[in-house]
Amino acid sequence: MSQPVPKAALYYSPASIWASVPLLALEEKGYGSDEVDLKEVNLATGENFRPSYLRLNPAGTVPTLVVPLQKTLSPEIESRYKAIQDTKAIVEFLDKSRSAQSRTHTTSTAPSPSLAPATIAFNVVSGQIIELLHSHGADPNALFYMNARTEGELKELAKTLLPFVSGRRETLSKLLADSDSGALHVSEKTKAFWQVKLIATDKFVQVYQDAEKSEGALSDEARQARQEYLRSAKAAWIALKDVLSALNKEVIGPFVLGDQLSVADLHLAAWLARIASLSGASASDDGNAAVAKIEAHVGDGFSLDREFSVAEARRRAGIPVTGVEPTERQSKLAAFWDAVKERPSWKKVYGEGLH
Ligand SMILES: N[C@@H](CCC(=O)N[C@@H](CS)C(=O)NCC(=O)O)C(=O)O
Repeated sequence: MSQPVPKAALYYSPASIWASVPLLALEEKGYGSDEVDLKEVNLATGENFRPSYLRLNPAGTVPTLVVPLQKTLSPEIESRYKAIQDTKAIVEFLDKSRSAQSRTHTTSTAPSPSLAPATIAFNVVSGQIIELLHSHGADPNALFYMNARTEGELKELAKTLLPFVSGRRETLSKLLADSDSGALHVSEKTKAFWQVKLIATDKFVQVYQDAEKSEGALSDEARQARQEYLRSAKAAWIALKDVLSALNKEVIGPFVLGDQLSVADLHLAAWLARIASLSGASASDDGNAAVAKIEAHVGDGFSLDREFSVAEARRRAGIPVTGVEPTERQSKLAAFWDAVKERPSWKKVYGEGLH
């Protein structure tokens, strides 16, 4: 009897932006549901900080892809595993691991297009876009915590984010207390990691907790913390202008590399979905509506160049062109949104709402 084939496991969280990139990749590559086990990690309860998860990914982030390494030379098949701990590497691995020739160990017969850029020049463009999306100034998770620039907005945001950060703080405090009491044995490095995370989480807990209070009712320390939060939030949204403008310029359109979907599109799709979601857009918005909401949310009259031909964008994306004036123009990011929104991968990951 043949041994069961060891499976890869993708650790993800449904609300995570970066974990959405490999989820999109699984669909685009036509992986069968029997090929990769999906394992949910609850970020709201700080499951990603637990020692069992840190053994897979010491940074405590999702996604992580755990892949079997098989030693087939030994008489007993022995499986070892390796963990791939970063979105870009995971997506490249998933792209290489299923090709048009893969017809074994899967129930899927879906075509498996290559998502690797087809030329050296495209590889450079793709690499630059991915790097920009993962850069500090574009950090979609920082913007998630910082999506309030006035006291009123902070009050609203705190309602949803306070339970999230409080749950994480509770877990971090418990892990640290257990390691101090000796109930849990971990390295000094792990303890230091938890301490850093606790300090960062605590900052948000304090500011969100005080969000209901008027400025006059705050202690000096709390007032300073609120002012510092609002200052940082404003700076983060201002910094986003350059990122959005650079993307709108560098993307060839409607996909990052023109008419062929590639790995960079998956990073951009997840990133833009998060920025749109923070800006109050919804999954049913078309590209122009979603981009208009992002521009309005960024504020200060910010607007993206609208020089890309709508008809051209649709032709390249394989979307019907009927009813479009030849002179009609839109931003490349709007054209990108319309092109990815049509895809089954997008519908699977974002059909129930942006995140
Ligand atoms: N550079 C990493 C970043 C991944 C990342 O930041 N993931 C977020 C979720 S989208 C996370 O797990 N954050 C840890 C936390 O929430 O504690 C990658 O690209 O995989």
